[in-house]
Amino acid sequence: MSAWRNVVLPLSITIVMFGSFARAAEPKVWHIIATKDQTFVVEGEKKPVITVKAGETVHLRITAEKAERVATDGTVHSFTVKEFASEGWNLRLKPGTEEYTLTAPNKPGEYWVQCMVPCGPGHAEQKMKLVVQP
Ligand SMILES: [Cu+2]
Repeated sequence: MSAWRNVVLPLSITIVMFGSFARAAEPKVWHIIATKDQTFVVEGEKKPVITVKAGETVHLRITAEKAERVATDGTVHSFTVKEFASEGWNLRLKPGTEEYTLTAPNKPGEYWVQCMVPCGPGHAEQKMKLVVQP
């Protein structure tokens, strides 16, 4: 009985402590703005770049501002990484703010995030970078 107590009790305390620690560590959320001027802005960053680790869970909060043109389905911009479009990295953005949870690509490198929805005169230059670290 005492052996049980010596093992199970400390183990339970460890699990409870770890649980509260895990809750306290809020996941990082990247706040990105697809602007009416056809640019991408990453809040808190000087340059429009997000840096993630290969395979990690990525939380995005994207605000899309209405530009000059709107697609027939109401989309005003997209957030697209062509190489990983089939893995969820192709978000069609409606005006307003939405949260998305994606999985970072497994292939380290630097990739362009592009808007694939014709949104106005600056559309072709509406790009930002996704950096995937090993
Ligand atoms: Cu666009």
